[in-house]
Amino acid sequence: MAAERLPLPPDVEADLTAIVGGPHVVTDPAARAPHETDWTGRFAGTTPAVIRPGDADEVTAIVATCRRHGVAVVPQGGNTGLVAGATPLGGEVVVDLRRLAHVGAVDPVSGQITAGAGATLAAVQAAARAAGQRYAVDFAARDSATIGGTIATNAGGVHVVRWGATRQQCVGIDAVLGTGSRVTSMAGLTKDNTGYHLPSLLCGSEGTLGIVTAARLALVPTPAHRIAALVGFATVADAVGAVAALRAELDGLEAAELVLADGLALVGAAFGLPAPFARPWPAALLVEAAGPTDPTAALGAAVDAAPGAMEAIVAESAERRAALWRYREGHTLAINGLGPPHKLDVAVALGDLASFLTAVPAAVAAVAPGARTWLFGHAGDGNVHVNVTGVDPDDDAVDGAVLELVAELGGSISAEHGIGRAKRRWLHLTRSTEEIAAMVAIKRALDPDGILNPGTLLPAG
Ligand code: 2HG
Ligand code: ZN
Repeated sequence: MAAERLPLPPDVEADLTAIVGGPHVVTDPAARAPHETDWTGRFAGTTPAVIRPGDADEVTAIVATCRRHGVAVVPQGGNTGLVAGATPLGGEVVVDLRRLAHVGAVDPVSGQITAGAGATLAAVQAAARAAGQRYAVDFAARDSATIGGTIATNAGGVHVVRWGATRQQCVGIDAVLGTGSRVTSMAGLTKDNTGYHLPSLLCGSEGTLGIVTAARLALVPTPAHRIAALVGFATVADAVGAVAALRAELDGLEAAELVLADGLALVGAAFGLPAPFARPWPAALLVEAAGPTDPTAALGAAVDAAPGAMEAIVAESAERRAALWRYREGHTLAINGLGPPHKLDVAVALGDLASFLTAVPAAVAAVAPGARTWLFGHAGDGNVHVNVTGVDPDDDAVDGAVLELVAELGGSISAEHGIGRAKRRWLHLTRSTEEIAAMVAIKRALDPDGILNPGTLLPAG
């Protein structure tokens, strides 16, 4: 049930209504509710109003108005983030960007596309596909996640091993800074060394420096051939060991995703899918390769050469590939079916991945004996999604235990979801005092009154 609405001073509400129009100032509790809770249900706040601008000029006016009145805002897209980075935990006004959903035509000369912050990832992928090209960023929440959100979080996904994360695709940005000024650099120049690169800075800034209103995105070619295989391994270490060989030897490796036996069983039960293998191998890699020539033989040779590879299911058609991907992409929903999980999205060096995967369940059990640990993720990037169920949403001992383990290994406490509000207290584990001071200085310069997403990434104020 939505909490009682916090008061928004009448003059602020009047000013915001004048900008976007009454129907786009949402105060009804039922309509606000989906914006007040994060996707997992672990984090819940309250907002006085959800403001729904229709274009970048309205976003600019909203930020200027909120700054004048000293009102804090939380920018929000599809609300698929998993770290309370778009949840109004401090009673902020929510700015819902989804009406900025325009998707431009693909420019065949530059191989780029312009999309509004509110366009879904799926809409951009579809527009690229219709023009015979491809937007390389892809992940399970594609139908809800918005381009603005993917930029704010520098979203990764399943193709980072080949194409990099969102920052590598984002060649231009239109955004309203916390100062209220709008910065537009949408020329899509491949080379531009004229000082600080604002698209790169705003990528991953988690809505703390500016509100993205549109982006210019680089596309990649559509390969003529694509193949996927789900490969079962005798041990987790064997699966991890195979990743380095696949990366080194398989030209056209597009994805190398790790799942474990218990996760596969959970997904199978949640979605009524048959067990993929003849035997429940402890670990499996979902490997995808693509290119201008058929990669089947190369993939087969790489898998055959991998020690501990026990069974492989190969999928060539789009339909069969999608069927394999359900086992991987179903993890997030299936785990949420057990109750709000603690989600930790970490990375370690590939050489440390196998020992990290062994150490995590023990580290969790030491602080939360009744908890269950679920491990899966982007093995090709050393990125593990550690999900822990059976722990009270407010009890963050498991979060600390896992993140400290990551820090001991010299890893990152967030590989793709961001810090949000959920992981802020642990930022110091992997970023130095000097680095955090530099981030605070940048925040103060671009958002002097601290009105943008306060408490996300850095302490409020
Ligand atoms: C994925 O890789 C997403 O599927 C979500 O980053 C991970 O649910 C998660 O923890
Ligand atoms: Zn992920």
